Amino acid sequence: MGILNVTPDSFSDGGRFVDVDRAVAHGRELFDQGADIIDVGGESTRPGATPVGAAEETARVVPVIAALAPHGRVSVDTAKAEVAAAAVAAGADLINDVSASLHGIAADHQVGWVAMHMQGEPRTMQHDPAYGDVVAEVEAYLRARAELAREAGVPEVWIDPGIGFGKTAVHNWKLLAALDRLVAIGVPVAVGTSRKTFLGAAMARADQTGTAAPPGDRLEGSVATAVRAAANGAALVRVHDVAATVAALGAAGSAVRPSPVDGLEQEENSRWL
Ligand code: PMM
Repeated sequence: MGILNVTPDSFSDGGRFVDVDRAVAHGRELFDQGADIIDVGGESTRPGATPVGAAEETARVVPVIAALAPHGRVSVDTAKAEVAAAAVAAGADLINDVSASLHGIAADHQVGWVAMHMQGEPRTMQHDPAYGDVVAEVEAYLRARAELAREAGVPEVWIDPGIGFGKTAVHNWKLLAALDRLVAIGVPVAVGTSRKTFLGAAMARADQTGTAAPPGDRLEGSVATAVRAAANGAALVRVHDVAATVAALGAAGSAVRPSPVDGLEQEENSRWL
């Protein structure tokens, strides 16, 4: 899943694709690089971001979705029912929902739904995230949301641990290490680590500079964690750097992408990881 934020203030690519033509061109480029889905978002969810009204958010995403939908699968990254409905009317067939509350809309329109875990709400979620057992709590929450969606009749359900959404770096690493627990729920798992803050700190430790890398310089950490997530069973990785991620997944022989090594069985490939 390639990320296309049509926002002036997203943490890593804010302001780059506010113009519709530029956003569409970038989305098409991500399809060409191998993205199966382009995720179009019109409101930044970064900690402390200013909320956007539904009309403004709809105006940002709808023209971009309408222009991209004929070229491939498009999802809408929104937590607002009104925006989700307008996006589906424009051609999106997947609702990527960081609030995990729009299963009714997905059922009404018979489109897919990604239920993401978040503790708190974007403005304050990073103030002091706390859990007894982060893996058990996220697992129980996502299991319940998936069940709710199934009962509501959503035709395609995904679950996502919500890396960085009301979580410390330790919470994020614990969730990545225990992804198999989410996979065991039996619903495909999506993971988004791309360019997130915890990678800046980890990369600073790794290269011993002590200086956290800014979002645009977190490529290696983003790609490494995408490959790790796929190796641990994630069926979808949400990324900014599609070309690099596709190449890395292919090189690693991931189950997400066919291995470049001809003749090897999928089972054999997964041992590379
Ligand atoms: N992360 C962001 C936004 N939307 N959706 C899902 N399903 N999972 C995520 O981890 C996720 C998301 C924040 O990143 P961005 O500002 O770069 O889009």
